[in-house]
Amino acid sequence: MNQSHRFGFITFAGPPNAGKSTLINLLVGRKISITSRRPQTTRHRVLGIKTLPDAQLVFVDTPGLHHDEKKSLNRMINRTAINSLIDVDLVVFMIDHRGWTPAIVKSLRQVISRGVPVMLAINKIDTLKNKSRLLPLIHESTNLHDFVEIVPISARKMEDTSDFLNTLISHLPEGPPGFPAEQLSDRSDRFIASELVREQTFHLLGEELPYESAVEVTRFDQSDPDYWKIDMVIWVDKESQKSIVIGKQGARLKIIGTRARSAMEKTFGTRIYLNLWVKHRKGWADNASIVKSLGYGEE
Ligand SMILES: Nc1nc2c(ncn2[C@@H]2O[C@H](COP(=O)(O)OP(=O)(O)OP(=O)(O)O)[C@@H](O)[C@H]2O)c(=O)[nH]1
Ligand SMILES: [Mg+2]
Repeated sequence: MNQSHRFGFITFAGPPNAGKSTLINLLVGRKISITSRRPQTTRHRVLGIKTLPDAQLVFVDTPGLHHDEKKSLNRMINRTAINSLIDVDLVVFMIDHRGWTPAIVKSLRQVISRGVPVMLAINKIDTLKNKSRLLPLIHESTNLHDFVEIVPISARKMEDTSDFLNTLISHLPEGPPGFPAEQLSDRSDRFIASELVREQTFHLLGEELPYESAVEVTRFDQSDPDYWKIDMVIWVDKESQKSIVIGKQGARLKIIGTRARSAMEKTFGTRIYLNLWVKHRKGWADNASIVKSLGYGEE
């Protein structure tokens, strides 16, 4: 093993919608975590793994930290984010170009209290018309914390990731790789497939779909490696939400299915047969045991 090989865990934390999952997908080079305009798109802790000749970086994607803990689901999601700050080598705290709010500073304090080195990434600078606004923001940030680095970026426009990766690597300890070189995530294809359906429900339904929806895989048949057969149920909280997801004569569900299938074929490099159902189960987001049974709060 090369003496100077580095290995470490890097947690991406920060407010919802900052672009954490977008950047991790870009760095890994494959979609492992879904993204959308809605805050709190990420609900689970997901690992993305990048293997280079001299380093292996393990990215921990976390749900955006927020302060509405009324529901079991929200509490679980926050706990997932906080637990992901334990035993990591570096935290990338990501905000966007709009800067700090009291709630974001509060989340930062929570992160700092874990005692891990924190790098600040200021994302979405492509939307900044006047780049001179960055300087005061950087200055304000240095007053908040002694960040190991402050890096303005655009996860959407970044074409070459090597500078960013090298900056991260410089903060990792020496050590051999912890995962096989071909492994890109700790999550199963089954999980990623269900997330790709959830992503399309977010994109197509926007604010119409309450957070209280979830996707359950009921069949994941890979017996033909070139043609996987997948059945899933989209769970909603209220009977009335069923027709929103299904749409007129099933039109919306059909688009969700077509787009999710195409995303799966791209991600997995195989043909997919996908069947979707919509069912309702009342009050699941308030019910801790149902939230658990759908896979939330798992490490
Ligand atoms: N203009 C612009 N948009 C971006 C950039 N990075 C991410 N976005 C968009 O911002 C939105 C949120 O991105 P996500 O990656 O889902 O954000 P997140 O931080 O993972 O959000 P949560 O999972 O909800 O905490 C998506 O619509 C992205 O396409 C960027 O550099 N520029
Ligand atoms: Mg995310």
